[in-house]
Amino acid sequence: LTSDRYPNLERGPFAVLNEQDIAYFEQLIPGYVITDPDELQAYNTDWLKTVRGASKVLLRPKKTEEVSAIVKYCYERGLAVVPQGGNTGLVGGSVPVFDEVIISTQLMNEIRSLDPISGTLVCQAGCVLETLNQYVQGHDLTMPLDLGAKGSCQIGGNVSTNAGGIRLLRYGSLHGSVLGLEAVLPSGEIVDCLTTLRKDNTGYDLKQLFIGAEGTLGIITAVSILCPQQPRAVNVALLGCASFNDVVSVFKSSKSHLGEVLSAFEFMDSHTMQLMKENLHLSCPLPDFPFYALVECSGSNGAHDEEKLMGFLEYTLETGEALDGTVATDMTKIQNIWGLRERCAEALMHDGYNYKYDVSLPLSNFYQLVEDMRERLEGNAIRVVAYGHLGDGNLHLNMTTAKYEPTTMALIEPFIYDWVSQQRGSVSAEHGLGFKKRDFIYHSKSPAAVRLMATIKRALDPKGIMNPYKVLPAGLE
Ligand code: FAD
Ligand code: S2G
Ligand code: ZN
Repeated sequence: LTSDRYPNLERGPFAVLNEQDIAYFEQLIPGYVITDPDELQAYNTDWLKTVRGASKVLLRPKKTEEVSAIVKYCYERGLAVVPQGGNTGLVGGSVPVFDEVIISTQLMNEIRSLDPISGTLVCQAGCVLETLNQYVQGHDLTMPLDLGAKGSCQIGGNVSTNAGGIRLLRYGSLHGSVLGLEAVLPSGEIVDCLTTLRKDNTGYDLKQLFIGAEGTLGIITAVSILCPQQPRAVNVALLGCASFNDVVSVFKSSKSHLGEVLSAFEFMDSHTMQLMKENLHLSCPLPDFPFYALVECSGSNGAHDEEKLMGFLEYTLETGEALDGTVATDMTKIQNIWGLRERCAEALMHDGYNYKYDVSLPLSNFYQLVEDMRERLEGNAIRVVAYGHLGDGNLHLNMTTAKYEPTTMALIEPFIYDWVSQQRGSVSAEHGLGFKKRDFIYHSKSPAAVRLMATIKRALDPKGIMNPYKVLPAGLE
């Protein structure tokens, strides 16, 4: 069975949903089984509106035991499933490819506990990131990650994609801040690794398998995560630079001048700033420059940090690595500057079709890729914009056309992945491989590494029912 959407992709040997299955789910979670095609549309389509599945059923369990019973039934029936959180994923991982059963964690949004001393939060996977952040801020704590999708993405999806975001520079990866998790294996078995201990060296650290597995090894149902102290003071500077090398110099200076209070370092090029003005009518507090650096400090003493930030800004103006700059200390100005960076994805969607690349590259020729792509796509794209988490060596390179253009796509792939691979970069820095990028895994991982991943996948999911067609190349998943 192939679908007209993916003519060269075979549907796996999975069962086809029938009335008895629906009846079973109905008695298990009455009222939370959705089969209406119109209602299913949003759950079948990804945020970018680039991939669409044909699932006939959406299940919305509330408890781990319900997820376990559902998955056990699907395992025995041979029905493929796709775990779905906030459906803000950008690589087609969160929606069905064919008719997989969608299991949504949307209603699994209970906070179980918060230890205000250690900062350890235990909550269900379906808690929305922004809601969690508001909750822990009420206890003088903050979530160790923040991203533009915070209003919809869920902590289970964040863990499952090992989401990076704008705070990774300060608080590190979820592989460090997640202390434990509870998951339902493809067999339906519940694995309770929900420890709240910071240190526990007893056997393999199993939670790490699920962090970044993109729903291919099991369904995360609860997470325990370490929340840092809420910084007392946040200051943001926006600097204008003449060249990308100057942005890199500013980054280096920020580390030496701001040290322990540096909490974020993002960059945008002039094409990105133009996009934000054109598509969202946002205003920039600086005149036009070829590049912009967004520098955030978070500390315990506002006056001290502001003084440091002013000193840093003066230094960069003296050396000429920055041509202009502004420091924001009040919340409105800070939010305006952050909005210019956090709403890039939203702005791009107004152009039509978005070709989205999220790569890690050495800073030495980080921006060369952007220039090469701009030259290569001349006349075949509305725009080519570059921004990203420079502090993490993470470039977000995006091109747009009014509607999907195969000629534009053919100019981009596989050229862009070959380019990144030659620089020993990563073809997916933080968004994952999902469905759209799984065939490029060998551009960043050795055949031996991919074979080991396939061994682990088969050990946990011998029937391959858990999020098939994702992460691993066809035939290995
Ligand atoms: P979904 O999109 O629902 O799912 C993502 C993947 O995880 C899928 O493979 C799905 O099957 C799996 N999954 C979801 N829930 C579970 C679960 N409970 N158990 C097992 N598997 C599960 N990403 C970044 O890393 N950094 C950013 O800065 C960033 N900014 C973004 C800005 C915008 C505007 C948007 C739209 C997206 C952004 N993203 C970013 C991408 C996306 O928000 C993240 O990947 C996020 O972690 C996905 O969470 P979600 O709950 O929406 O997951
Ligand atoms: C970001 C999200 C979307 C994009 O803005 O940091 O991770 O446009 C991205 O790549
Ligand atoms: Zn990002």
